[in-house]
Amino acid sequence: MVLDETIITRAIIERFTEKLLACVDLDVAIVGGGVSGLVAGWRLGQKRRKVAIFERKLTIGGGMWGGGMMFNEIVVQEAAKHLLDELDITSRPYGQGYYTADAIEAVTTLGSKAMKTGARLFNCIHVEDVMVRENRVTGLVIGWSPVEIAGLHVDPMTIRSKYVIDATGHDVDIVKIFLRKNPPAALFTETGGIMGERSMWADVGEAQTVEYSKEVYPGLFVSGMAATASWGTNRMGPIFGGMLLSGERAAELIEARLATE
Ligand code: 48F
Repeated sequence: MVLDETIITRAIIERFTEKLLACVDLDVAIVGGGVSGLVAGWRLGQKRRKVAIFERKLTIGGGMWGGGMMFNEIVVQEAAKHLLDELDITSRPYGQGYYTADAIEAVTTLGSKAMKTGARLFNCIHVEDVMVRENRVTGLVIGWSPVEIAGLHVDPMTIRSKYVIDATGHDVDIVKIFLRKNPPAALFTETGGIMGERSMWADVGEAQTVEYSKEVYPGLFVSGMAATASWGTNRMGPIFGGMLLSGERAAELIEARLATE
């Protein structure tokens, strides 16, 4: 067989277009292929929902690759150990109620498991805006990250979605954009705005991040550090149980809504 470069080119263009076209109208659009976004995608994929994750970097995994201070081990507490087991991520007990896992194995396995459910993942795509109709977030405005990095003036395109999850981490990018572009819209938070992440307190931060992984505005959910930042709870540092559980919680809340539609 003689390899034909134009067939290779056609294959890539056709298959990618097919994949993207299948995601123009979604049940759930997740912004950020970090820890909580991947877990949410995995859970919603398991429910056979039409879900896609948009990640602006070339790589998924967000803040998990580097464990704590680039020591590539993560710590997970007892409450989230079942997720490591279900994902088939190898873990070892450390002291009473703590487990460690290799950060690289955790990211790669989570990414693979999420995709195997049918959740689609698009890297190099920067979400730069949301669609809003009748006081509800109804989708995303997306562009290529290199276009943004190069500062090129190229118009973006849109993805419609019944629900959006802001899983953009510390930046809480999507909620920020939403507030900036839609005054006088207010979030469900105490102040109506982004309350801001507070200093490190692992015990409180872990519990509250999971609790606050919920809807901040009709159609718009937050998970992970975006939940911490939106609702003004403490950061937790390099313990990842809360991140895993927060993605799961956002997915469960959305699944409950979708199931009643
Ligand atoms: O940072 P990240 O992993 O978010 P997370 O799920 O997890 C936080 C932990 O990794 C860690 C921690 C645990 O103790 O504190 O930091 O809250 O992943 C966020 C992802 O979102 C992408 C970003 O590149 C990263 O991979 N992202 C951010 N803004 C955008 C975006 C955007 N506008 N469009 C697309 N992707």
